[in-house]
Amino acid sequence: MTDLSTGLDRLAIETPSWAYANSGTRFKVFTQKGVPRDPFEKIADAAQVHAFTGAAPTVALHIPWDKVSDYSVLAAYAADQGVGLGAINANVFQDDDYMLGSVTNPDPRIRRKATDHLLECVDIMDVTGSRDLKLWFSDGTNYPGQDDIRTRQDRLFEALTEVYARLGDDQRILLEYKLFEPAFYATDVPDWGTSFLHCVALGPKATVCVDTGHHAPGTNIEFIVATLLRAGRLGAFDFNSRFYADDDLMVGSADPFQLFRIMYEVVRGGGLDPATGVAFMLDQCHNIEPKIQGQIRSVMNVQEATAKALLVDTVALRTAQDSGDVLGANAAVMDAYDTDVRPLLATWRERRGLDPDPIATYRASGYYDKIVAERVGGIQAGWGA
Ligand code: PSV
Ligand code: MN
Repeated sequence: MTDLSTGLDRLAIETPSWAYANSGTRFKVFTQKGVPRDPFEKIADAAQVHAFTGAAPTVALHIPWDKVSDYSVLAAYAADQGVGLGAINANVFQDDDYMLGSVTNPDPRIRRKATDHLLECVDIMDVTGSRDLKLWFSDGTNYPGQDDIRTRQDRLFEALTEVYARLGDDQRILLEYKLFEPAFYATDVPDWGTSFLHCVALGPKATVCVDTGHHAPGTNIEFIVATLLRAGRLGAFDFNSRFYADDDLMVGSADPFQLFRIMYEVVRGGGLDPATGVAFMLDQCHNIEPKIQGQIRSVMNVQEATAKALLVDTVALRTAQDSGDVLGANAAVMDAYDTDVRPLLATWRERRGLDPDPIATYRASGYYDKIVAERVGGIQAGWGA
């Protein structure tokens, strides 16, 4: 098992460009002061999260929300700010043509349009140097009989095969699943099993993305994580918290114990080893809380869960497990979870020349006041832009 300091050094958390923009529910998008008006300003905000945590070195883009005329200029700007560009998230869910699906649509013209967008995203990855193409499909049906479930799987696989063939040697597909919403009867990629089957059929450059908010209540997500890691197919996380459905709240806020259990399986399965290639991404919306601070808090929450996972006494645990000592084994796990790791993380930060309290330092930095004063006029970026 990895030791605490090495494990924390290896934990790189990617923040999503859309977390810095305005967001809301289907009832209301609330605007906040100082919100970015373009992808450059989103990257500037993401760079703040990295500056204060030292653990968020890349930012994910969503296309077309982050469309620019020259991605090499955006990549150079990000490098100037001290961050890199990460996964490219495709978007085939916000066009009228996709009402009955994108790559699974019965209409071949619409399927072609959707697949062309995915290929365009790979073109962008070539320029940004991104490794990962993250695919989430809102495709599905609302009513039994609406379309043929099996044929839709065939259409999906046909599109994925074309995109897979376009990938460079070091590029990957991350296939994300989601139980429901916006499709309410049958989503075309509803669970890790469906994603896994497509990935295996595609080849080694296709892996599963586990968005923690995309499961039925009570799902044992850490079991899925352990299984995918064991099969070499855990590509990435979209971290967030949910109380009810796909709430996109701050990771570790609803159920920190679940996050710890997930990170324990990550550590146990070698998921912090860079060779394993697991990307730790946030996929969150900060509808009512300040956004940069929300991202900093989230990065810290993942670090705390990871530190606890790294503290599990694996020798004591294995000894208890092997001798059938149920309570001893459980105690080994709970002792780690019950440890207050905040002082350990403060020390880790100080060793890296960071302030031990990222939130307080960010608040004192004046960055928020600066963007509120500077970002006036123009159109704020929002969910869907
Ligand atoms: C879908 O709910 C999702 O989790 C996908 O990752 C999208 O790209 C993202 O949310 C958009 O917010
Ligand atoms: Mn997601």
